Amino acid sequence: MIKAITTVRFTKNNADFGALVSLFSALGFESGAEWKSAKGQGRYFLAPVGKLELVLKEPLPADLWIEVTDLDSVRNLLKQHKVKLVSDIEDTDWNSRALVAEPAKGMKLAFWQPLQSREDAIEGDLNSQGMRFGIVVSRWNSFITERLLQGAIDALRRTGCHKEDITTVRVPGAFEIPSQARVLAETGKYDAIITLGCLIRGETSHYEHISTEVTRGIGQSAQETGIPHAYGVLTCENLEQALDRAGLKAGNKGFEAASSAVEMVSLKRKTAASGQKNPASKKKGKF
Ligand code: DLZ
Repeated sequence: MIKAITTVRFTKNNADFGALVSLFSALGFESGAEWKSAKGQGRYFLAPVGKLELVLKEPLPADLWIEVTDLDSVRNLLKQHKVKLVSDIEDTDWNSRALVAEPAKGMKLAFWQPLQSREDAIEGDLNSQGMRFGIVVSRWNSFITERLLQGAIDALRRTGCHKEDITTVRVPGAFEIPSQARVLAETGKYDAIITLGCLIRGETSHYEHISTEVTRGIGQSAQETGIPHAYGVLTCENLEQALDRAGLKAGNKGFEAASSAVEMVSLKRKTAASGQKNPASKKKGKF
């Protein structure tokens, strides 16, 4: 019965409306439809997940809670957009960190980030804003590989990557993927390379040779260039298995490969930065 939840925020003037549109776009919300009439105008912003949560507790300091993967980047962005912080980043008593911002008068938004559950581990975030990706996709079995490509782009866009930060290169077959991946990696222009292809044993006489070579070549390019490479090359027994992995029963391996690429870029940045404190080890505070 339930179809969707829309939470509406009213703004009183054009300047606030324009500033909010630019802030929400910069935060990585997917842009939805727009409408205009004699009485006003509206703009949808879409989030990957919507939730309605009932809470029995003291009133919370905001009525819209936006979960993010990287609260520090959100804080920087709010500062760049000169947004007033009602309260800065603080720990909550529910294993998260949160801040409250007031981007327009009377509009209080809380941004929050769950803390890592395993206190001793550093993990990458699924936030690709500002990252640049090279995608190498093969044309052989293109009805499968084009689906992988759509899945990969979807994952990048949902995690905040801008269209202009994604470069897609097509190669004839899976065998050509490693050499082209390496060319892109060596330009130094990309934070990660995403490789997408499809090898089907039943239709590929020298399947073993090609798949071994492709896998080895992609791994070698990753290790020798130091640029993360995500492996989204399907190696399947038959077409049915390939279809399942390209968006039917077993998810979309292109989406998964791109998500891994985002996580690895973030992890590389975190682990390469010396002396970083584990945010999970901080003391708990209010909210
Ligand atoms: C030749 C070939 C065959 C038989 N099968 C596949 C396949 O299932 N998937 C794929 O991506 N490419 C295949 N190819 C093409 C090779 O990868 C390569 O493009 C050609 O051998 C030219 O080098």
